[in-house]
Amino acid sequence: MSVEFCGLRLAHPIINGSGTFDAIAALQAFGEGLGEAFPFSAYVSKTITLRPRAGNPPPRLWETSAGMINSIGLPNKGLERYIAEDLPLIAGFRTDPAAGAEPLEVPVLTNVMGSTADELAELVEACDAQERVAAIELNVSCPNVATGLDIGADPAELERVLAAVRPRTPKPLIVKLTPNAADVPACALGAEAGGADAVSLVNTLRAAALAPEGPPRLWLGGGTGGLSGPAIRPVALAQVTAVAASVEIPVVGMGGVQSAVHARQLLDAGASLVAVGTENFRDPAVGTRIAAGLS
Ligand code: RRO
Repeated sequence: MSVEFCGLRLAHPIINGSGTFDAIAALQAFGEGLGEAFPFSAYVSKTITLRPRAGNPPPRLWETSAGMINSIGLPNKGLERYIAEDLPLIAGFRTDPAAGAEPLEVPVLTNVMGSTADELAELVEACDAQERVAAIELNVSCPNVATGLDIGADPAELERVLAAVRPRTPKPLIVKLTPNAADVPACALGAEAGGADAVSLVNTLRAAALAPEGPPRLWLGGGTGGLSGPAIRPVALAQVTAVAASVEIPVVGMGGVQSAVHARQLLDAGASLVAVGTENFRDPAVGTRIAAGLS
């Protein structure tokens, strides 16, 4: 069951999608025992930015018939407080023996977002200096304020940004791709050419909801949001298949996974790891359930 991913040994191939499992809230809800029964083989943090962000005004969530639209807007305490307050609490977990795999330590993958290559480089350098950070995931689903280009939707821009960030760390760099691009495999190739060690996909699909009553208007505080959950699983399967066939580096597949069968399908499509996102809100132990199902 154990897998090697970018030089890390993981107990099994099931991790969480960034921003979908709050390990600190889970510790408060489930107690210290969580540290010896963690549902994922690696823990991916919520996206961290250089400075604290309040996020979008409410409403931030809208349930669809087969998924959820979020417009959270990157609320986070900022790099300095993440390192000082959160990192010590989320490092050192071990995987749940109920996963059917020999328990191993759960490495922390810190997800970061910046709106220029310099900002991303600063975030990556700070993570590089932290022993507790095993790998860094770059969330590139945002515009580069210096060039005006969507970093994650433009292969050349991705390659340029990666080339600027790559020299700042020898730790694994995973690029989280957006599905909201004309040619996702080309974006994956851009990330690979810039020096990425792996790509992960899919982030959420751009979506909108109208107010449930009154005159037609966009409901979510941020205007549009991102669709996740079972509704996007066929899209994820198509994009993971296409990207895995295009790049040499490992692929982390995600999008609407709810069961071991769904995870198996993404592994068969070429993913090395599978991340679970929206299902965590319904079943916080889903990682262990899926790993046990795979075993
Ligand atoms: O915080 C968010 O609103 C958010 C982010 Br950064 C992301 O990458 N994907 C998403 O669905 N929501």
